[in-house]
Order: sequence, then C-alpha cells, then structure tokens
Amino acid sequence: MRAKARAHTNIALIKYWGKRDEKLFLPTNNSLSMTLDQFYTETVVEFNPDLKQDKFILDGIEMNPEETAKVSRFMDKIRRYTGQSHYALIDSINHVPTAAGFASSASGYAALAAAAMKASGVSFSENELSIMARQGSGSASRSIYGGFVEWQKGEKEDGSDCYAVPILEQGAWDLRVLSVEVTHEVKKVLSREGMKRTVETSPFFAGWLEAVAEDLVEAKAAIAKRDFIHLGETLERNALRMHATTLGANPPFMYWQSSTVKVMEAVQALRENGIHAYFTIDAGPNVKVVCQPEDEEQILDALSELDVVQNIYRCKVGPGVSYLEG
Ligand code: 2P0
Repeated sequence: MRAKARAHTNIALIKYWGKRDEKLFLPTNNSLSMTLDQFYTETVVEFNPDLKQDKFILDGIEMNPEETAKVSRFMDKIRRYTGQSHYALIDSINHVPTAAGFASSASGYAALAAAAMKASGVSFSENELSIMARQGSGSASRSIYGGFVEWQKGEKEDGSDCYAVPILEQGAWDLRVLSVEVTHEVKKVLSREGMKRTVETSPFFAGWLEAVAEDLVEAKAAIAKRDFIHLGETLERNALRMHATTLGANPPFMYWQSSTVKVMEAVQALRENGIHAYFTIDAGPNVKVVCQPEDEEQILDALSELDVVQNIYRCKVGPGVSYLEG
C-alpha cells in the first residue's frame, strides 16, 4: 500500500510538439530524449482506507485544493487501471530548479506513476508504466528509462501502443548537457497551451510533421553510430523547426528572449572556432547545450562570460526510474 520512487527529468533531442488526442495524451509525432542525472523527483504514495480524499504534499508543503485536484485526477486514472479503491497520501520532493524555469512535469509524473503503481500492489510492465506516466504529462513517458529514449506515438486510438522504449543505455555514450539559465520568469504561454494553439492554427505545423519524421531517422542513425556531429546538427535543427511553428500560430508567440538568442549566437561562435557544441530549447527561454566531455570545460567558460547568463547546471546522462526504501 506504500511505495517510493525516483525519476529523472529528460531533455528532448527530437521534440514532442503536438497532440492528436488531448485527453489520452497521444502525440502527433515520435520524440527522442536523453535522461539527465542532475534533476529528479522523489515521491512516496501511500493508499490509506482512512483518507476521505487524496492529500498532496510537495517539498514539505501541503498543496492547495487546485493543485491537489490536478494530482487527484491523475490518481483516478491509476485507481481505474489498478482497481485500487482508496485515496492516497502523496509526498513529493522535487530536486529540479523549477523557479529557474526548468520543467518538473516529466520527472514528477514519472515518479508519481511509478510509486502509485507499485503501492497499488498490482504487477505491471515498463510499457504499462510509461503509458500511465504519459497520461500525467507526455514527456513523463520518456523518464521511465535512463540513457537515450524514444517515445513512440503508436497507431491505436486507445493509446495502448503509445509508450517510450529505451534505445541506448545510460553508460553507452557519455554526452554532457549544460543547462543555461537566462531568466527565472515563469513562461507566458504554457507548453500545453502553446502546443494546442500551434496544432490548431499554424500553417507551419504540417511542415513540422514532415521534418520531425526525417530528423528522428537522422538522430537515431547518429546515436547508433555515436556520431556526435551528426546528432548535434540534427538536434539543433529540430529545435529550430519546433520554434518556427510558434511564429506561424494565431495569435503568434515566441519562447525566446533576447538573452536566449545571445546564448544561441555564442554556441554558433564556439562552433566557428572548431568546438562541437549544439543547442536545444524547450517551451521557454532557457537554453540547453549538448556537448562531448572533452569540450565541456571550454564551453562552460565561454558561456559563463555572457552577461545574460544567470546560472549553468552541468548534467550527464541519467538513469531510469528506481524504487527506494522509506
Ligand atoms: C519535449 N516539450 O519533447 C517538448 C519540447 C516542450 C517542448 O514535452 O501537455 O509538459 O503535459 O503532455 O510534456 C513539454 O510538454 O506537455 C514538452 P503535456 P509536456 O520535451
């Protein structure tokens, strides 16, 4: 009736951008990510027959009814799937700098799904776990696994073939990600809303779907060969293509700030000097720079000198979900 799980965040190298079914969290395209070692969530779930409703504690603070209701709707999905009938105490600690604009929904829902499934007492496969996590937040489906992970969009309407699969294990390729924080501000257009608006109104979305399918093939080939330049060129191009769709939306929107562009220019300048660094950007202004271990220090030094940079977090490839005592 009680279980504790840890899950790490992930960074998409090929982006999830668009849903074909909002209720079931079914994406329009496959995506591919690298799990990160530095940022993670630990969650305890305890089903308790004495509780009259779910209770949600985040970082030691009991959450308000609105936040609790969000998590409770997810717990209802777990209860329906597992046959568990009791309400639960959910106690979660986020080791993710959310105030700095880093998303915790991937690690958050992956850890919650894992702890809740385990606590329910039923046996379940990793596919089933990925499917459950997906229904909290799409990118959480990928955080079940460490290393490099592909989330397959599947074909079925019920989402039963829509889950993540590991494509390269954590220790198989040592890449680094520098998470470059340029602002603490909360984003203006949330990713869920931005995705929806883009699908519904951007004439560039059709082009995105065509491009992302090609980028995925390139990225997988590059990972299979451990060809960093090929992967870097592909991931940077894919991020730019995703962001291009938002400019075509109605009303249009943009996640970048001038500071974002400064970091992008600095990365391009490093490349002109023969250093292999490539950027990717999610639904916000901060930038992630992907590189190989031998270039990390030099890239860190160069980016640290930019006046727009507030903080740089250094990440390696991280592990998948683990279950903990306590
Ligand atoms: C990704 N993003 O692949 C993409 C790239 C943002 C840009 O996954 O609505 O929080 O909960 O499924 O997973 C952010 O979207 O969206 C995201 P929901 P989620 O990482």
